Amino acid sequence: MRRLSFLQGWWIPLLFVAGTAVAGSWQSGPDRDVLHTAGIRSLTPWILDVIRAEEGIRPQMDWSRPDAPDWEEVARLAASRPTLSGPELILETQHAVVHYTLEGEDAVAEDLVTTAADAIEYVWTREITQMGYPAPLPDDGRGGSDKYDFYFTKQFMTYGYTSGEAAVDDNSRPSYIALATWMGVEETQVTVSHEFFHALHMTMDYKEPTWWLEETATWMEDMVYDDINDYYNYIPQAFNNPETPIDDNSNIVYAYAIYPRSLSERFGVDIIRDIWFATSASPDPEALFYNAQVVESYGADWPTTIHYFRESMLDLDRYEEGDAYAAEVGEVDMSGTFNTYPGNAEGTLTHTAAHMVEFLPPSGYGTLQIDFGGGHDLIASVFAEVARGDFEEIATDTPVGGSKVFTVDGFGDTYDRVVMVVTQTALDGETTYDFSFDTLDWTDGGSTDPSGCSISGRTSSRSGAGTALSALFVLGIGLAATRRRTRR
Ligand SMILES: [Ca+2]
Ligand SMILES: [Ca+2]
Ligand SMILES: [Ca+2]
Ligand SMILES: [Zn+2]
Repeated sequence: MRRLSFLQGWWIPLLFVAGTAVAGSWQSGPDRDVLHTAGIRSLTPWILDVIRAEEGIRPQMDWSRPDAPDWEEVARLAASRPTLSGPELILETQHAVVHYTLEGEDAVAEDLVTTAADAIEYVWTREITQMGYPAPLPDDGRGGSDKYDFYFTKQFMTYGYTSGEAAVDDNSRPSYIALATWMGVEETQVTVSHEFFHALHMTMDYKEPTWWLEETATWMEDMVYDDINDYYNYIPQAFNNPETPIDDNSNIVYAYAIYPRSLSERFGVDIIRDIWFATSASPDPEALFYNAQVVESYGADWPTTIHYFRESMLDLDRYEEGDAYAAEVGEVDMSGTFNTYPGNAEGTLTHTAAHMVEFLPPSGYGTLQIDFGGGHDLIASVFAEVARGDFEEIATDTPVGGSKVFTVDGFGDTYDRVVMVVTQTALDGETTYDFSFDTLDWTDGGSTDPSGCSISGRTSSRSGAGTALSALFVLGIGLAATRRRTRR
């Protein structure tokens, strides 16, 4: 499903008549890219910032970014349940009450209310009965009963939000959900599955970091509605930024649904619940720590697990839906490209992030040798492209922190592209490392002086020992550019 094509016909005019509703004033101009990859999808993380601030917890969202909502508006929104623009009607299900109106700006099509009611019970069965998450807390009769409340409200571009109410202990709150009236059937289904998982987060531990709430809520969409695949719309941002850590709270959180997905495909869907349960035992925000702990309780070790995830971004066959990812994103962005030998370079990687270092043969063929120097918490491995877009691991992982000399025979002959994946596997900190590379036993069919080194779209023609610091030194700049792009 392409949300944009659905929206495009009519939401732009609406944007200009906006002004009375809560959302009208905080959206920047309509922009195809903004909605797809960098727009505000949901107000939930912003509301959480406001709620947590009452308890002295520092905001996690970037409130200075151009499409950020206004703090006061969000605070007003979070302060009370919606008051609908016309007479309030309800549709009651086994576990929930849907509040809506047919009049005024909050008016919604009754078919959509029925769709939502059906989705709510389906999602409840999936997330609570089948997957074992705890039900939302009773809300002291608000909305007419202790059943969970959904409200259809006029919203612009956002799909819905979950708002927590007065805390009942040090990390649990009852909540309610507001759904946007503009949505179609699939948007409603995906939004109910996503936002309702936030309701369960409120039950477990609303103080966990935004990245973990959003990555798992987006992951959950596909656990409930496997065939809708709305998350495909977001994943390019992850594949464009492998140098961004998995606990970054920027808009990449939706794209990084592929991270919990990597865990659940390897270890089973329960691992995500086990991490949630482990970290909900205390109000401390410890999601990343418990990701590592729980992975290890499953008998794997954390460093190779996070490296496996980064390798999977290149070797998409490891994902159940990898063919679809390839169709959506092509392939992961290269962090640097080398095609001049010998050479050497340096890189700096932050925790849980990866570099994809590409080697292309000069004319001729022979052996590629990569002397990877290693560094604190690093793991590296080497892949070759065996068919277009199809990568295979041809040299296994270094030990954590260890160095290794990788040799690839048939470079320029059997293999026209070789990629070294380097992951910083720690839970915090960063590591600077270096590596050198050369071609050995070379048979050159023509040119004797292959040259030209392309680095993240830049070129460097420095030669000899002077090529030190070439490519991945530039990565520092690349990362900054990436962040700017993320927050546009
Ligand atoms: Ca209620
Ligand atoms: Ca799917
Ligand atoms: Ca916790
Ligand atoms: Zn969310």
